[in-house]
Amino acid sequence: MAEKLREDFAPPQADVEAAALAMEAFARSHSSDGRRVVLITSGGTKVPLESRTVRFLDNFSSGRRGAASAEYFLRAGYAVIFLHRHRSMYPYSRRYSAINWLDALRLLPATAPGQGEPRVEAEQRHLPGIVQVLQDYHSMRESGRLLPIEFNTLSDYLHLLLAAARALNPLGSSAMFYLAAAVSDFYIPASEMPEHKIQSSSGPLQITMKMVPKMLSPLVKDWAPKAFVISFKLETNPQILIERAHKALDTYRHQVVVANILDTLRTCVVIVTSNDEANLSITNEEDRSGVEIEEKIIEDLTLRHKHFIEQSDSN
Ligand code: PAZ
Repeated sequence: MAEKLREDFAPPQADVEAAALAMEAFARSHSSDGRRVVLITSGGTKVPLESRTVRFLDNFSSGRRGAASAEYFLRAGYAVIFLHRHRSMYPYSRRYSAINWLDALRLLPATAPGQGEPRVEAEQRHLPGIVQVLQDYHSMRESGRLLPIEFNTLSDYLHLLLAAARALNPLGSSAMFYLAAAVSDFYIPASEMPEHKIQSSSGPLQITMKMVPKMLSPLVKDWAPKAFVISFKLETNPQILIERAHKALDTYRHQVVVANILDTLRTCVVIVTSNDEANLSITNEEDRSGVEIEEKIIEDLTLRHKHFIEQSDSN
């Protein structure tokens, strides 16, 4: 697979070697402290249409699922590798991604005229829940249990996922893969990509894209065969959702698919395994009081992971 990635995709923009070393050291240190480690993938991928890229194919994913999930995994005691799209939502700060910071900050005069710089103060009414969020953020920083790794292009993502799988493989069943990123199914091989900006004067654009190799298959079979692996399935048609989730489980033989529908992805998901389907949802009341579906997803999955580890140990 590493060779196929090298041949078919433009070289990654990310520093994959440095990220691989950081992930290995992080996994080793937390595992030796007896901690479970989860790799979360989060956000969409950008697929270039030209090698000097002006245009690209993207998708809607904001990274909110991954960022919120990271917080709940940290709260559950996991060490988290957060493999996320550059500028997509980030744990803790995600709550303020839509605010205009200039409205939230106030300029205060220096303590005495001519002494020092003016000071800047945040207005809490623009930052709901900021005290708790700051406390959680700082305690997470001190604990050293979050390792953020960024990707930008599809090529970055694929190379970094392979590196992450290699880093987590030695942890066996105590490693979890939580693959919530919305990864493109299509790409243009590097050898077929035009170098320069596609000219509109050449008329309507027709492109043929190849299928992106399914990383789940080698991940489950070869790269981290003992790990607990969760993939996500997004559909727009509810009629086919559960059938597609079971098809993925049959094909890749991993442990769980979290199935969701575009219109309701913030309030309901189905946790699908080869022998059960559990519906998780948020009531209107819970929604109003700020309960998030990710809290329920992580509560469910950490319990399943615990059983999985116990079973693996007894075999
Ligand atoms: O990133 P987000 O919070 O906006 O959306 C989350 C999601 C829909 C991308 C995720 O829940 C998901 O289903 N990811 C897998 C998509 C797929 O490839 O089917």
